[in-house]
Amino acid sequence: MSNYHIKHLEEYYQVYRKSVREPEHFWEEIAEEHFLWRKKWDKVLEWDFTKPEIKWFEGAKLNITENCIDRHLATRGDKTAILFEPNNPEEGAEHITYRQLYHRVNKFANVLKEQGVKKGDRVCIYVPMIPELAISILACARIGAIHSVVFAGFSATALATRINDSDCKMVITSDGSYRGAKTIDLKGIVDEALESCDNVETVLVAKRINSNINMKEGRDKWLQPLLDKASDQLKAEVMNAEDPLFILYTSGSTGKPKGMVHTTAGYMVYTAYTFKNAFQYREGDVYWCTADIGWITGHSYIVYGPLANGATTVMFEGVPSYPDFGRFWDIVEKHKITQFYTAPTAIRALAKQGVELVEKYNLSSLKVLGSVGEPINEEAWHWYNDNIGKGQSPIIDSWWQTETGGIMITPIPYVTPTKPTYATLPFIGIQPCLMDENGEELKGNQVEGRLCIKYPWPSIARTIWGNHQRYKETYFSAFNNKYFTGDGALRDEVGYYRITGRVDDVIIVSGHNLGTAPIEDAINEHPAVSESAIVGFPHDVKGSALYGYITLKDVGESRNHDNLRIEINQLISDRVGPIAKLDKIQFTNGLPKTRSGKIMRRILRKIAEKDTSNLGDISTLLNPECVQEIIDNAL
Ligand code: 6R9
Repeated sequence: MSNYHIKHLEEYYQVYRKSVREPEHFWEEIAEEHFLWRKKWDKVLEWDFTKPEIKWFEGAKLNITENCIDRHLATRGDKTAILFEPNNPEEGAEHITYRQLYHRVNKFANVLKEQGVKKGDRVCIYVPMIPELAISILACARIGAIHSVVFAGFSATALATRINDSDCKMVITSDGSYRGAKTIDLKGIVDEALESCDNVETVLVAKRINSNINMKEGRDKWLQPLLDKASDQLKAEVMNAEDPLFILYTSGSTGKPKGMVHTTAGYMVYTAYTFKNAFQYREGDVYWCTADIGWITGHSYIVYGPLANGATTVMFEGVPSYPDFGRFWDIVEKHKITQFYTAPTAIRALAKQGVELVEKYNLSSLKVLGSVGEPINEEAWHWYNDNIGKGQSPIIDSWWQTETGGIMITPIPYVTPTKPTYATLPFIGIQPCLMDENGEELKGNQVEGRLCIKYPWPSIARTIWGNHQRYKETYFSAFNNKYFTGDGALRDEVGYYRITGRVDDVIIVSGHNLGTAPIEDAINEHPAVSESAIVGFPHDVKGSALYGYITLKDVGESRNHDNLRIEINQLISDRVGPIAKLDKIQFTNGLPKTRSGKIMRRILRKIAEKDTSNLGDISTLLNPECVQEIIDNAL
């Protein structure tokens, strides 16, 4: 029997040791007992990090949608698979059962086939958070087409770059989308993008906001009439274990976005297994991840991981602030959410609103709280723990990346004792290590360095679409025979990991390497501070000095800024050391962020260096408007 469900710490250590000692045997058992295969593998793992080449379950044949849908029909046909919560609460939630999902995915897949999509073709999905988004993803997977989801809200330029990079022949979109009180003209953005995409033959358009849009003759087709005519039966395409399942572009904080390629079998096994354990998922739970599916978090932990476990997964179309800042908690109460997974940026935004909007709701159904996307600062961790979890629901601070496909370092709730700001222990099968600048591994505890992974895990991205050389250079060249994450981390006295931020963001002040997270964490402890970001700027004596951009809570408005500067530096001095004191502090109304909530320090660094001539592509920012304000008030 494999250890599919880990229930206590002793068991974690035992299973972890087994997974490291005999990785192939371990994953083979998991794969064998918990998934549906058309044919089993010939070889569990083949790998070479120098090429790099990684293959899991070679020779196996399967279809991931049979694992996510078909196999649940006998026992869970009438169970809700996807629980859709619309932007406007008055519209009412929609429950899509596993049987309905089966029929809807088959219909959609038949439409794709009819429109000429074949196995291996790339399909760009630019759809807001409505059921058609999950259904179109699964429909692609069912016929073996490679989906490339682009966050619906990215600009026409960002969309066109991604369509062209992976040479998509079809785009799936909707007439428009709702975002709080606003509507967005998605189809208009697609039209603009397609002016520079010659290879797109077909655009399928779902109706969401009933707006008046242009339909280009011969190219654009309304989805619904095609679905109405299509059969709800379809035999799933038999895929090889290593056939690409999807391409997803990384947030691209530097340079051209990278189309990370994930393949079928390993991705399925790892996302399903991590979902089960990292959220301690049990039958009957109602799980909600607030991420957008346009982000890896949504791929792995709204769609594939939960559905592979036969879970009920919530898809939320709206925003945390609409109709008011109590919306998340309203949804938790209404659907009796058991696991809630969100990002630190959302937690900080909600904490800023005060607790009155939380206290109105009954949150007693919650068992597990999750955080992902950035380091969660201590202040936000406690707010989340005290006000949302009421001290009863463990917080899993889960560290991972688009490239890793699934959660890599995380506490297992009710198993691993948590520690604020620490992602704690590696997940089963994950072998992290810390490296110094000379390429030596830092052994033992209480060390800090560059976070690498020594051994392949099933859901590691296999390449960058169309650019294997870049894949090699970015992830496998910095350290010999290791996957380099690009993040810095420290390991404490008991072996817990804390992520200190991107290594590109490390600042060297008077010869000391300073990670951004611990300093920002200290700043955020100040009661008047909502969020902060620090960057370096050139300094005659110290080499680099620190520049802090700080957003205050509303209560800060009336505070004397000079006093605040002194208090904040005092806090940094106490928590991190006088070396980390800020030379410049600029108070801002907002910080530039990616759609998944990551602060774009690259832009802030340029502003601090007074080099604003070329800020790079800011069109994928959540809040591009704050950039000009920051430039205007720069110190
Ligand atoms: C899943 C996701 C990856 C980068 C990663 C790291 C940061 C994610 C984190 C975290 C500290 C956590 N990150 N989770 N940092 N603690 N719990 O976010 O993927 O969008 O590719 O970003 O996000 O810097 O390298 P992706």
